[in-house]
Amino acid sequence: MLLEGSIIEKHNEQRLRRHNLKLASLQDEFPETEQIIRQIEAFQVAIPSWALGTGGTRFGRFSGGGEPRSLEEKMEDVGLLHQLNRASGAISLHIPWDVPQDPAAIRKLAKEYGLTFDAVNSNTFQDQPHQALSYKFGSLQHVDKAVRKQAIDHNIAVIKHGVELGSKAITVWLSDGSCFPGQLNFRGAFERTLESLQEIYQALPADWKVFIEYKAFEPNFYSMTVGDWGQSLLYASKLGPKAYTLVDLGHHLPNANIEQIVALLLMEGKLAGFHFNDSKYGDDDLTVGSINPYQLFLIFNELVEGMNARNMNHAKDLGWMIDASHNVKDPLEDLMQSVEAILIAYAQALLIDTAALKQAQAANDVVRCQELLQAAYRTDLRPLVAEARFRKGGALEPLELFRSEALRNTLIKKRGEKTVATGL
Ligand code: PSV
Ligand code: MN
Repeated sequence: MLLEGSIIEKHNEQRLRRHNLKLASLQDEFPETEQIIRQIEAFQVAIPSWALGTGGTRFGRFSGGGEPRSLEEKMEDVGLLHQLNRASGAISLHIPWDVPQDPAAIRKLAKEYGLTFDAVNSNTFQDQPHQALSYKFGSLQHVDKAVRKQAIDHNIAVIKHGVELGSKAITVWLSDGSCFPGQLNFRGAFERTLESLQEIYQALPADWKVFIEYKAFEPNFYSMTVGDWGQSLLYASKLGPKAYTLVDLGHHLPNANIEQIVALLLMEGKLAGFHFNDSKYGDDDLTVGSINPYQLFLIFNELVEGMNARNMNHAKDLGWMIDASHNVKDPLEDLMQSVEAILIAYAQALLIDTAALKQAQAANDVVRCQELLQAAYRTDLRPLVAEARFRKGGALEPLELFRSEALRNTLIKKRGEKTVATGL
């Protein structure tokens, strides 16, 4: 379901005068606005195929209605999102939740919606109905070679699905680890996991990358075999140049300095990209920027500085993905908020007076450093994000338009009140 272009035009017309006033004020104050708008225009954030339905916790799941029932309907949702915000032009598939049965038809559909396929994700953290061996005690780390082989074969199958769709990377997140002291020999688990990853690495096409995602805890609560960025970097370094570390913002212990982790991974040329979300306690998978937008801004500060230092293309050289779960919000509204938060943080990082910051750092002028960062953070750059969207044919206020057109109701009418999307 896409909207008639005239509906977006009418929505924009009604808001254009006020928007232009706010934009003019920023243009007047900051000579770099035009450059920032162009960089925002180029920036796309991939939407996870598993986040278009309602999420749940182990205590329950409260369906919101109109959830996509198939991969095609998930793409329809991302197509709509992208039509509204022009910044969600990619989808990241999780397999086997979303197996493309007819790749040619799926590719054609993606083209119609203006979507590309971002990293594909394997799943060896759940047992599937017809699976021969269980992942209860791990997958790539498993003590039984046959289980490891099953998990390796699955990852290779996921790469094949990705190749058919034009993806260029596979993200491997392992729930492997142990729940109790003594359960696992750490070195043995590491070595078996590395060997398994090496087999997957061998199966990568020449222009592909493998992203190794780490997570501090859950579902294993004593040790995780890829538990932090150090372990992920160790695997990635041992694997070779096509292996990188993926940072999911929710996968750290409380108060971890994620921006510093990001800066060092970038320095090493080993940062794959992100699973964006926000959290207060653990892997809460909340809307990006809803709890700690300042941290997000600080991460983007390091990203912009580090990518510029390495002459990287901001839009293309890292994987930008959302990984969130929506227990109480409409998934599409939540995703709109997340994409917006990412673009705002990016824009604010671009506004930082980096030359002045370098000088202040060299002079140990701590107060000035803070002033410079917060001057950018406290500037309302939403009009620049809206302008980038507007120039690409999107809506000035996507969320408002989604609501005023009652788009969720339309989806409910079409799909039903009680549909359930695949995912967690
Ligand atoms: C694990 O918590 C994770 O962050 C991984 O990226 C999974 O693939 C994803 O969530 C979906 O459950
Ligand atoms: Mn993740």
